[in-house]
Parts: sequence; structure tokens; C-alpha cells
Amino acid sequence: MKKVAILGSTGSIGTQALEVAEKHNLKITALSAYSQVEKLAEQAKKYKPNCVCIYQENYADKLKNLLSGEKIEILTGMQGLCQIASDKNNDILLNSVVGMVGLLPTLKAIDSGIDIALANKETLVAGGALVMKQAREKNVKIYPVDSEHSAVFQCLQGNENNKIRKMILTASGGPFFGKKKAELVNVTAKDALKHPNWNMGNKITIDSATLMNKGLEFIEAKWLFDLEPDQIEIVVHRQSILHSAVEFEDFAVIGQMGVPDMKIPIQYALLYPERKSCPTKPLSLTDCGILSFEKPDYETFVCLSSAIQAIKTGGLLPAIVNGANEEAVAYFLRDEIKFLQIGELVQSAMQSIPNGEIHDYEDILQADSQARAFVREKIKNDC
Ligand code: MN3
Repeated sequence: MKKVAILGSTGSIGTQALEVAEKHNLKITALSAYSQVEKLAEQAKKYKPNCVCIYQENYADKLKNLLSGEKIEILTGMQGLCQIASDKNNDILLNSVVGMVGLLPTLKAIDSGIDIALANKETLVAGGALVMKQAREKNVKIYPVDSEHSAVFQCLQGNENNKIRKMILTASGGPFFGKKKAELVNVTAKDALKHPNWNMGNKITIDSATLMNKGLEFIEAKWLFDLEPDQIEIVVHRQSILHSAVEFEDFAVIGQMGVPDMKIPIQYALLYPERKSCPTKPLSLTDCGILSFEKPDYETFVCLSSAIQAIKTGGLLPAIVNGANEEAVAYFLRDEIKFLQIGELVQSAMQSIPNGEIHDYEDILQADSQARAFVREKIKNDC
């Protein structure tokens, strides 16, 4: 029985991963949540992991109460995440926490030689150079969970020795596709969070609205598949049926299609290389109708152009962009800044914070906190 530890189990990826794990009898060894203590306790009672971790330590007592009587070790904070990530008894770690918090656990898992199903974008955006180098040294496999990168990974099966000429990274375009800056001045967090969802997935939903999400995925793609930025083309595809594609030297393009359901890429990462029935529905192309492909609007969605510029320049700049964005999105979610300010803050952080080389984790962490501090200061001074 494959042993899986899940960081970020109460989030959207985490809950869908549990559904996949249940269907295929995978053994869940560990679960973690940021602050959703009740949901975490519920999952723990159902899946009986060896340990659970609540990131926000002030919820630890509540978690202990909720799980009294269960034989489950209770961990907290970054230390807890890292303990789970380094546990050599696991076959695979699913890292689906949101934000920079995910980077250190990824590095710990690599250090322990544990393969990773990676859904945490910031891991590769901020720390790509370091993460990929260490993964190669330790011969650790990183299986992409994000649908676009999973698509490319699937297209490459059987093509390990063939050079990629170009990667076609598809983007849904987000809720504001087709709009210009003037129309976006007064959009609120509520508009951007168009799905009346749970209280989660907010960060990524805003990133989808600004297209920063695609910018982050662009950077991830560069690291995962060892590409030059010029080899990656972003194509807006509103229907989200083609999840991305690869063009080879002979101009043959191989793409991966399916219904837009994250359970397919999650399952591929967890069961690789096996393909089994997935708890979703099959794709009917005739029901899809017309599939469209368009160029993104880089002038309106400056987060996208900033992220691409950052990885072209390299060094710490992607970490600066990521940190500034995370901080700005948090302000936007509290209705404390306007939508277009997210991109403006990212751009000024890029221009103001000195770039440098990445030598170790500390460098990344420092660039990240500099970017966040810059955003906080700028908002304070501009008000
Ligand atoms: Mn994606």
C-alpha cells in the first residue's frame, strides 16, 4: 500500500487528493492544515494518519481536544510540517500548502529522499534553482500536480530523449478576460472571487484574476522541464479542455485533454505511472463544442508580464515578485487596496529591491521578506 503524507489537506487540492487516495486504497500517514482545525480533525478521524499538523499554533489545544482518544500525534508550525516532510517511511509527499510556507518542507523532503507530488507553486517560483539542483543530487522525483504541468509531463511520456522545441501553456484567462485597465479600477475581492466557494483557495483565485497564476506557472514550467523562457508560449484557452501541450523538433504538437477536474492530475501524480479509473467524468468533445485559442493581454495584466520578466532576469527576482504578490493579495482580500494596485506593487517591488544570486534557502527567505516589507511600507506611505 502506497504511503502518502499530505501537507495542506483541508484545501481544495488536499480534499480532492483524499478522495483519490480513498478510491485507490492509498495509506494516508499524515495530514496538515493552516488554521482549519475542525476540518483537519474530521479528516484525521476518517483517515487515521499517524500524525497531524496544525500550522497556526494557537489552534493546537483545540485540535488536541477534538482528537482526544485518537492515537494520533499532534504537531504544530513549520517544525511540524518539516517533520512530516522528512519522514522516510512515506513513499510520497503531496505538498499542497499555499504560499512560501511550502518551500522549506519541499527542501526537507528532498533531503530525506522522498518523492514529491508538488502543488505548491511558490516552491518552484521562489526556490526553483535550489529545489531542482537538490532534487537532481538526491535523485528525488517531483511530480507536477498543477493541471498544466501535469499535462506537459504526460505529453513527455515516451519522449524522454526528444528535445522540447516549445511548450504551450494554456490559461483560462480568469474572470476579467477581455477587460481593459479602465474597466478594472473598481473591481473588488468579491468580484474576483467569482465562485461563492468555501473560505479557501482565495489566494489562487485572485492570482487567476490578475493572471499572476499563469506567470507563476510559467516560472514553474521553466524549472520543471528545464526550458528557456523563450520556449514557453502562453495561450488563452477559455474552455480549459486542452491542459497544455508540447511541440517537438519535428513540429508535431502533443497535447493533453480532459474535463477541467484537478482529480485527474492529482491522481496521475499519486499513482504514476499507472492509469486507473478516476472519480470524475469522461470528456465529450462534441459537448465541448468550439475550442478557442487567443493571445494574452500583457498590458492589462501586468502581473503576468512581471513574472515573465522576473524569470528572464533570474536570480532572486522571481522570489521578490512572488513575495510582493502574496503580500499585496492579502491586502486586496481585506479590501485594503484596489485590484490594479496588486500589479503596481509587484512592479515597484521589482524595480526597488536589489536583485542578487541564490546561494541558499536564507537568500530566498530574505528576498521574500524584503518584498513583503516593501509592499507594506508602500501601502502605508501611499495612504
Ligand atoms: Mn494551473
